Amino acid sequence: MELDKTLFIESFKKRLSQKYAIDVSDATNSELYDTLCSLVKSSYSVSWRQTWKDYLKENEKQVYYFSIEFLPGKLLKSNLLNMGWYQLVIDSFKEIGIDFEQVAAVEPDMALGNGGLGRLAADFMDSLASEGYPVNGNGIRYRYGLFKQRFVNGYQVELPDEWLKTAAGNAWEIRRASKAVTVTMGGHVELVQKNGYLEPIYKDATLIKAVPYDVGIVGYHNQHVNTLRLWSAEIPEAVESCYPTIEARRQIEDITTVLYPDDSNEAGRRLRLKQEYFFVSAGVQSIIRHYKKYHETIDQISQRVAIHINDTHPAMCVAEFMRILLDEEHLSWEKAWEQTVKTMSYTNHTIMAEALETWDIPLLNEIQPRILQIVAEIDHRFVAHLAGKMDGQLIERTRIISGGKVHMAHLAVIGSHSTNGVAQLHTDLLKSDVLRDFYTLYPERFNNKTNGIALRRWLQLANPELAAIIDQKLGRNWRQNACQLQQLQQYNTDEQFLKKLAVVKLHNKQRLAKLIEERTGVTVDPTAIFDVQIKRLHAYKRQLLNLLRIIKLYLDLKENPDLAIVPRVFIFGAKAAPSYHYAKSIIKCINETAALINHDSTIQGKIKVIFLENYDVSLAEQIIPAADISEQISTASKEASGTSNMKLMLNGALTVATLDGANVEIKEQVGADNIFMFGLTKQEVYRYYQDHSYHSLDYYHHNLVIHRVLDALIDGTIPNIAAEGHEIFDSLTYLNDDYFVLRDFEDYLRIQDQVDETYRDQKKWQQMSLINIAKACHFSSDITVKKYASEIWQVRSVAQKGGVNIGYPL
Ligand code: C3B
Repeated sequence: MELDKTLFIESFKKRLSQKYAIDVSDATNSELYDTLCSLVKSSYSVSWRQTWKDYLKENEKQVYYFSIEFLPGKLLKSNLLNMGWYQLVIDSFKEIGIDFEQVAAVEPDMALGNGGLGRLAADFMDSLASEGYPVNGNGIRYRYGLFKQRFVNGYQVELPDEWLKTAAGNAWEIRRASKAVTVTMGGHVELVQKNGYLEPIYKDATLIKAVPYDVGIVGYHNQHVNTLRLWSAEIPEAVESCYPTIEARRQIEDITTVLYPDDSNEAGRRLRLKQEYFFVSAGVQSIIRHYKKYHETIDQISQRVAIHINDTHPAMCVAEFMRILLDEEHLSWEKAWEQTVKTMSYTNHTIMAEALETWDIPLLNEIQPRILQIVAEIDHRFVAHLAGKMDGQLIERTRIISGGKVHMAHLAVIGSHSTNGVAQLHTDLLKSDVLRDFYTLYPERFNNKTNGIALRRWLQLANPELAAIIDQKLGRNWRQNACQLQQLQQYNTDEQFLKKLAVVKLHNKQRLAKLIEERTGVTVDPTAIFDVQIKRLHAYKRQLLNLLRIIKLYLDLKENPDLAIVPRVFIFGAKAAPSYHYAKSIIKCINETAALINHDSTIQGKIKVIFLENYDVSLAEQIIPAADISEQISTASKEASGTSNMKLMLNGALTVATLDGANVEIKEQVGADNIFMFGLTKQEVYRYYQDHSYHSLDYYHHNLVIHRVLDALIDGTIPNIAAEGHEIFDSLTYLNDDYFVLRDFEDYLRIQDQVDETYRDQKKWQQMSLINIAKACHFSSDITVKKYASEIWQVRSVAQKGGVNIGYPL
């Protein structure tokens, strides 16, 4: 039934009264939020069930996207938008005196991820449902999401994210106790002959009950709802007596208690490995159980099931799948292996050596001895197969077990039919460097899938004013089909439209200025350039390069307060891993520099530095539409792709970038004239690695500007950074500046001067901005997931985009 305002208001009031026995005027925002979610959920549940039934009826091949992180943020608005209810709810609430924004603000961010990796998984889930693909997410329901960041005396302090304990809790999940499975860990395993098969006998193992919580992922206007299944670890009732002590129980529940807050630096900890095996085993078991319900034999499972390994964390899928096919389904090794490789595919998200997971053999043996046996057998057969055919050293470099370690990326590549990087430059690096030997062995397995972003969240929801003026020019079809945004280019000389763009940007900046004032007490001028760097704090992402330029500008302004620069507000958002000392020192230095600059009246407010606390998805949605400049300044070769670069260009920010990750493709799209490129290329960086000719200390000694700026870190110019200033100074000089900050500094200054100059020509700026918006559609995750579906998973779309809203069940 088509929903209208009267019907909605009536049902809303009724549901509120049923749930809480109150009227609208007496309800708190939490109660209103809960009631709205309950209505929304009961409406999409009809489509959810239907989607599932259709899959079964058609015997659709199913994809399972395994990811240890999903970072959806808030879901209320995106569900409303995708259902076609968004405006109606806002209007209805207005009519009965409810402030929709305040109600929506009650929802806690679902922060089950650290950064780019988890956010990409969330954007993919949105696009997969919107494109009607039969794809299920599989992850962990962490009781505590990514920590909340506070600044105390300029230092990062981490507080727990108790998202499930908030008044709103997680309104979107459905606990499915009936679908629980048992995960076996620890103990010992013996193989005994039984009925002609080798049967594993487990001794002293720990049994864990894995309970799935399902979250509906609503497609855009297509009545298609997919499932994100998140697993929670519990004590199994049947053997409760086996875990009598609090400690034994705690160890089980700990498995899904907390998200590891390191986004790339694996600490190799026992609990992390337990998390990985837990969600892999629970997911794979439930996939096979489901498959068997509808199929008599399992030896062609790869025709109906695809499993995607998102980064190496779920790489044990390969071994777990083998374990079940061998131990439970009694397939021969050859048959099981053939099906496993056909079923699995893998995405690599980083070339940073410290993030390529390896585990000590004894540790894997302790967590799951049968999995180690299977991995060892895969390794053994891999070596035997290549022996005599390939160079012995290549075999040694590519085998899964070597040097006392299990190499998870090797397991993922060897055990799957597809390995992809996340931007062209990154994929090229995988082929030529990081996974070069594997590329020699299996060239046909390698492919590129450049990342993408969900335009629904990052434009329609985050920037409704921009979306509205686009509607005025293009109509509303671009909301279904991102490619149409390209047509905006034809308005490049339409002065009125360019002015409208400027007005929208100003409004967004005014809104962000208000938020900045509320949260930091600092007043910023919305007509200044808003220069934004938002991403995890990492040495390779080079927030430090940005900071050094800010210090340089400040020193220049102190020397010459009349310096004619366009006023700028430097905006940072970044969390550092709690154990990442250097990154935390950079945070402290930025905060102290900000305090110094923001309170120095002699520079007449020409520059301000704002480091917003607790950067998360919701804050990103407020910063991105207000950005003029997008800082994408990683050392060339280090950022696999980046995705904030795409979100910012989509919202009309101009990019200052190195030739790294997807920046290269952004440049190809917008043309060199519509982006500010600088810095070393990947080739130049690699040349320095080879010939060791980079001596950063020389830059300090011979470049007066660099000398002066670096001294400011250690001579008291910036107060309260005695230790951190020295630490950073040393890293850039005596420790030879791993990420070429000093090498790229001058070029960075040059390009920033060009930014200043360009900004003075507002018409030109708006034209450049327009091209960026128009070309951002190439980075729609709708397009990216279509390529995954057809080129990697071989699944078809089952729901056409058709502008069908989710109706209201009577
Ligand atoms: C990130 C990379 O650092 C980004 O360049 C990339 O855009 C995203 O993944 C998505 O592909 N990444 C991450 O957030 N965490 C990791 N462990 C590895 C990569």
